[in-house]
Amino acid sequence: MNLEAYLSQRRRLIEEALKANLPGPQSYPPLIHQAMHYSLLAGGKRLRPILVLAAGEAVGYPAEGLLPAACAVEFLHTYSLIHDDLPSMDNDDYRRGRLTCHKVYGEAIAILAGDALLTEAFGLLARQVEAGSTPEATVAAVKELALAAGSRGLVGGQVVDLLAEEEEPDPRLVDYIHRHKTGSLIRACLRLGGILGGATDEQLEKLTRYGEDVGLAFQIVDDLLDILGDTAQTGKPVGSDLKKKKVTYPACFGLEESRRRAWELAERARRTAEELGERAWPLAALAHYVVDRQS
Ligand code: GRG
Repeated sequence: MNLEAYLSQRRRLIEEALKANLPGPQSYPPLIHQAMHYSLLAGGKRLRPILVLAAGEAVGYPAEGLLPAACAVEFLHTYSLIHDDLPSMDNDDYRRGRLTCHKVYGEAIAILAGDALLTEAFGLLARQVEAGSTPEATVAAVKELALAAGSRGLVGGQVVDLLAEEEEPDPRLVDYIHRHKTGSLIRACLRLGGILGGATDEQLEKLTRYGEDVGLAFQIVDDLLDILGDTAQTGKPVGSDLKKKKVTYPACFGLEESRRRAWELAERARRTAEELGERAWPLAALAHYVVDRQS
């Protein structure tokens, strides 16, 4: 199977599971459930859940058995996007090619939709036990996701990102922001797949290194797309980092050097995936997909 076919098959599986794990849009109180549907089912590449499944598959675990964890990371990712777009954060009007959650449902409901998705994410992850994971692996996965999403992970990265606005570009600062705001969740996806899939310590270490490299490469490319991308493809306006005086990779290193670093990280990740053997071919192919993407 080639990567395109793999991705569309996995996306189909994930879309169905996301719908099945969300309370219906008419569930009482409908407003919050409609807001959750609006943001969660608005498309999106579904890269993070795909990484969970591919990490599990790389260590011999069937993708279907990891769907609760895969949905959990997409719920959590969508919460972070809704909150990131709020007027008190990045104040964005468009996401995933449509108006942001607060533009449609108002700020209060958007905050609550994010809160609900974040909370439901941990409930879903706990349901890995029902999908066949051991209680020990499930608890380890819950701890992993909490650490990645909290003040020492995604939230910490967001805080430093907000504080750094208008500061001089600084390579150490941008590295911290990218590795936490974006990298920690991507790294956790690989580790969740590994932990729940029964990886050995050596396999888990390789998945972790792969996740760190791909996570950083992903955010460098996000910075590049904010300058060079096409709104029709990215689903959000270009040039917003510059307008908000964000600390980004291109601001620190320039376009060419940023591109070179992203490619180097992807190449190293590809080689790490190859060390995991034939079953890790989707991870190996995904490493370059992440840096070649246009959205
Ligand atoms: C307010 C409690 C509170 C917490 C804030 C919002 C937040 C915590 C952190 C923000 C993290 C964030 C939004 C990072 C940006 C990561 C990023 C590149 C998102 C875009 O991901 P894609 O391209 O999007 O995978 P799709 O739409 O394809 O899923």
